[in-house]
Formats: sequence, structure tokens, C-alpha cells
Amino acid sequence: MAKVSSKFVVSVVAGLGILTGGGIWLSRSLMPGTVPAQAQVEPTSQSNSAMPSMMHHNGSGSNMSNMEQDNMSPGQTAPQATAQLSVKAPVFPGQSFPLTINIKDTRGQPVKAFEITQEKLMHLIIVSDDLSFFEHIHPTFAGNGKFEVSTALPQAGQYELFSDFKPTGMSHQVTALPLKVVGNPSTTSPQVSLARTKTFGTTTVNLSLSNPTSKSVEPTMPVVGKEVMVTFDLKDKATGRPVSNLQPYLGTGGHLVILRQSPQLTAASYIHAHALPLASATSSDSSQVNFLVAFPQAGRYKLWGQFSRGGQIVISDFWVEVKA
Ligand SMILES: [Cu+2]
Repeated sequence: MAKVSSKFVVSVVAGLGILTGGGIWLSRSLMPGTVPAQAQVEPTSQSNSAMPSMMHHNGSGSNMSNMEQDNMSPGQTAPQATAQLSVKAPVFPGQSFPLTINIKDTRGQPVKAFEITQEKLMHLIIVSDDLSFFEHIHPTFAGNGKFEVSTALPQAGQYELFSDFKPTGMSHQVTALPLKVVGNPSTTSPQVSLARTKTFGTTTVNLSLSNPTSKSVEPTMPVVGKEVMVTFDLKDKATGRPVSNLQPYLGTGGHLVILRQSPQLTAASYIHAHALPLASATSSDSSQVNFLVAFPQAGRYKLWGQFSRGGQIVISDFWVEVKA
């Protein structure tokens, strides 16, 4: 294979306030002159996210505002940072590659300080556009606005990298950074299963949705904008008994990422829900992790719940349909 020495940079200028009523804008642009002929991202895929994210924002924004500790009043516009993703060469399926995400402030200066959220300075969620692939990693802060990490992506096709961070003095942000893995993408569309009980490794997980104001847990189809309790109930596959060794993960009972299925994923497709505190190990529901979630739009969502079972991370994924 020919050595690829030129660096290509996919520049995504994305700022998304996920707080109450914060002014939001999101645009994408390619940096002129930095994308060589073999660049992996077509300009056409870069310019169509502003309106959808505006439209999607209200619901997820109000949802997040319940979870995030920020002191924004409605209508206040927070200063927004921009994120830029760089990879040094085309990305091939299954091959490890380093990536860099640079965060700059509104004046174009590197952001020097970030606040820790859920034990990390940056959470990076990588999904394939068809939502079949999911990865949650934590880039290392190298100083001067720069985060670095290496990963490998399994198949050719389009991916979206959601970087989730809070610059000191700015609002908590999620930016969507597109990345293409070269080759012929699979043409088979992934299966969408609405099953509520699935087995992941040695753990069987049941997902249930309920009205947060009543104790009864009944199968519910969530309604747009209405808060629902999302409960993951973990049992040992071999014994069928509730797991007894759930531990906090990233400082809470678990981690839940939700993405709305759409032809073009944007930062507005992303909902990061925080877990309610774990029940004590002796209580009857110590095998359950609860999240409060409001789905911003009708449609299909994929949920990835991550839990620590005695230090082993269980990733469980489910599809949920939300009616208007
Ligand atoms: Cu994380």
C-alpha cells in the first residue's frame, strides 16, 4: 500500500448547547486546503445538519437540563466551543488508528481547561450510522485543547463520533464528528429488534419503561417529551437470579447513551442520560439501574446501557419506538 503522508483534516465546527433554552447552532465546514484527494468525507455530507439539530433540540435540551448541573437561565446563550477531528491517513476497517480532537473557544484559541463529568474530561461515543456499532472510550487530554485516542472500527462505512465534554466556564457540549472508513460498506441493513429481554455474555438484561410518578412497571410506549423511567434489570444468565454485584460505573449506577435513528446523525440525535443512584446491595432492586429519559421526537431510538458487574462492563443495547 502506498504510504500516505499527507494529513487530512475533517473540520467540524459544532457547538450544541444541551442546556435549557441555550442558543444553539451547529454547522459543519471543511477546512479549505486541508483535505487531499483521498479525503474520506465528502463535502456534501458536511453541510446539512444545522436545521435538524435546531428542530431536535428542544426536547433533548430540556431533558438534559434536568441532569446537568449548570446555571443557565432559559434563553441565555452560552459561549460555545468548536471541535475538530483529525486523522493522519485514511481509516481502514479493523486497523487501529490514532485520532485527535481539538477544542477551540469562540476566538479560535485552544481551550486550556475542562471540567470532569462522570469521572472523565471527555467521553467519546462512536457509532456507525446504521447504529449497529457502538463504542465508548475516553481520549486523553494532551493539553492545549487537544484530546488523543486510538481505536479501530470494524467495517467500511460512515461513522459518527460524539464527543461529550465541558470546557471550564462554558456549557456542557456534545459535538458530532463524522468519519468515513474506506471500503465497500455492507449493504444489508441491521436488524431492528424491539425485544425487551436479551442476553449479553453471561448477563440477561430486561428493559422496561414506566411512568416515573407511579410505582407500577408496565410495558409502555413512550410519548414524545414525556419523561419515562427506563429500567435495566440484570440477571445472571446461568442461574436466572438477579445479579448481586452491580458496582458504580463512571461514578453513577450506569451509563446510558441514546441515539435517534436517522439518515444523518447529528449532535441533536444524541441523548446522554444519567442514572439514578444504585439501590443498596441488600435491597430487592439492587440488580436494577434506572434512568429518567424524555425522548424529543417520535421515531426509533437505540439505547446502549453500560453497567459494571463486579468490574466487568456489560454493554446492553435495545431499540425503543416512541410515538408522537
Ligand atoms: Cu465516558
